[in-house]
Amino acid sequence: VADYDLWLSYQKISDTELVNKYRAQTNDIAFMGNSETIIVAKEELRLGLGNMLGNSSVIMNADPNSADLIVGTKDQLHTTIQNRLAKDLEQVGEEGFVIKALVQKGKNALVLTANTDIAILYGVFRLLELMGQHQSLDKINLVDAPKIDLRMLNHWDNLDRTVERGYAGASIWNWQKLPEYIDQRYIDYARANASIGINAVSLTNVNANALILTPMYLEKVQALANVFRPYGIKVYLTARFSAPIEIGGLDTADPLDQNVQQWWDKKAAEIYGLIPDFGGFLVKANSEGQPGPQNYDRNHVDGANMMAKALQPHDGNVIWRAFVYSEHDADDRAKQAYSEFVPYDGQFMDNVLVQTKNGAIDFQPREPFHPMFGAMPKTSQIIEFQITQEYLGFSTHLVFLPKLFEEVLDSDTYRKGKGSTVAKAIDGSLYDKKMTGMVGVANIGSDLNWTGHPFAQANWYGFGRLAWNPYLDAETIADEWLRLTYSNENAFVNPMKELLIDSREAVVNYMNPLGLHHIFDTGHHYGPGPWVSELGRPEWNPTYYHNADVNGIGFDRTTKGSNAVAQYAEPLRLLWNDPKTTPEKYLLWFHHLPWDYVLEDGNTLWDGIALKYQEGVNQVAEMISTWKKMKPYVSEEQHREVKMLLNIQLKEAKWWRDACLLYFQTFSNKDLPKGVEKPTQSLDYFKSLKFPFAPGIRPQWD
Ligand code: BDP
Repeated sequence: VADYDLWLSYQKISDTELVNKYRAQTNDIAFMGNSETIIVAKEELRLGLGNMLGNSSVIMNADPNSADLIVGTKDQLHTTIQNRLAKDLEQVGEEGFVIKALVQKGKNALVLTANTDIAILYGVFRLLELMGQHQSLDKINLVDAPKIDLRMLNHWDNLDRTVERGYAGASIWNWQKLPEYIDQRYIDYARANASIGINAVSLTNVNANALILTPMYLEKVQALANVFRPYGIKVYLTARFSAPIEIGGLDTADPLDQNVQQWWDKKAAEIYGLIPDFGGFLVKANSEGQPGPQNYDRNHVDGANMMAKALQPHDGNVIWRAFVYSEHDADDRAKQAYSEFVPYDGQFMDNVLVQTKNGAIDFQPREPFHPMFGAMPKTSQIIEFQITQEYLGFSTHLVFLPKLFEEVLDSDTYRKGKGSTVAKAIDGSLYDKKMTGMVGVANIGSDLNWTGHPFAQANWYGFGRLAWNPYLDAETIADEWLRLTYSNENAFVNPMKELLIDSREAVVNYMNPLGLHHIFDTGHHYGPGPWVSELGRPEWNPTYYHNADVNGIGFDRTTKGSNAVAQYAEPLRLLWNDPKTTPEKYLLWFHHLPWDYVLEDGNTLWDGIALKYQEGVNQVAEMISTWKKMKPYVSEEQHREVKMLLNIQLKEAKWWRDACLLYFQTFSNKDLPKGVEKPTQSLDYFKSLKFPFAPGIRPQWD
């Protein structure tokens, strides 16, 4: 089934000249080694070449002296080749690879080599991807290694198989049938991850259930770890801070209590007994009601280091999330994580990684980068993106997220002067880090196509590619993914690339233009709810974020307001303190401005907001007309499916536009500018819409 195969469908190449060339370059293969990883690499190569070239007679055990393609780790290569590639191999570390066209004894040969078996697998996938994109291998000289150590997916999957903020069906982990029943999906999942270099996964929700740490579940986790091992993927689990009480029978989870420390030491030893390469724990503590060290008047350092001590003898890590904002703190929510964590810089143990979301609020369609990036030079700080589209239209709207990820990674923090980008802050080039990492909250479920929207596969793919190389640009990723998934025809790739790239700005425009944020409806975060003002905690309410009144709109984070700007380095602090020098995309994030404030293009703020909403709607209409023309390049079924989804997206872009503009109009008291369509429903109608069974929800949530 095409949609199930993701970007690994290895479509048959129809250009016979190219097929002949590729065949000549890959027919006699000397594939060395026989580890589990090498066996899966060989199988993948056979599958890929078989499908793309229609070649079912590939030889894998050819004589290395006469082979067309030589695949093997450094020490398996003939010394002459070894010597020729020694410099390259020094550069690629444990996970990188070299693919090179050489002339060997007067004969052309391709060599794929690396220092480890897992890197050979990565190289095989890359080779197949290059062929899938019809690239010439004649002069290939590719030396590539990941720039980030930990390239990880976080699943927010519950043990009952519901998925928090999951929009692609049930959890793929079938806990009831594990450990005996190994679903083929687990293997295909591992293949897909390995193909883009993902090397770690956390299986369970950060809003954790302690049961996952009990023997019955650990045995199931072990079975999954065994499936993932050949693909180079380490398993992590979310650890509920109060587990010593809930499943350990202790009466406290105080991190400074010796019994608690011992309980975690033992638990770690038990897990490593089952899974020797277990990655470690991922912890959400003292955040949104989750238990943590503060319940015992201890701090995040106490909590994280206690767990780090338990994992250290086994080389395990604690990933400690910095997503905190307190119900007792009246300060701007955007400031709280920085205020709380930055003073702890230098106090965390070496095996603690502090995981920080890309922005300071919560995975909005657009946020300025989180001020913590670059601000903790002595801490291994890793970045968390959300691949599942909690605030970007679930798996119903087509939004190409690499564009969002790229914007964050390219943002300049100025922490060590100009050019101190977020990418450099997290890949260890700004400050030397013990370990670097990039995490994505998975958008994967049991849907036939894995991700709900077939185009949401691109977000999984793109996340992996950026975790491997945070300097890749979104356009390159779009190009690769379109070719591998659908077609190499330029008449398809070029317009679709444009569609993907523009899709991110479209969603910003029709949901949260000009720096507006968190104006989503209660609980589900799907449709608009700018009027919501009565939730239990102030910072759960959209009105907290937009502050619209007759005088204007926006959150004042300047020195006159919450002073969140002070958490950014100069010159950002200064620039963002003044609306005139704040990029308009962040305008209402940092400023509360009058409705008649004049924008760069001469429009008033009110007109500008209205026009942006309309532009978003127009962009979706444009996407529909592009997609119509793509009929010849995809199957009828694929075409129909995406067409239906885009039609919903258009309807809902209008819903966002109309609901938000009608509501804000009650404050601005101004007419809609020319070019903005008139709403067809009343504000009361939009307010009356309720969605009691929206997917992915956690009960009683903002
Ligand atoms: C928010 C989600 C909530 C998560 C939380 C988190 O609404 O479901 O539990 O983030 O990241 O985005 O912990």
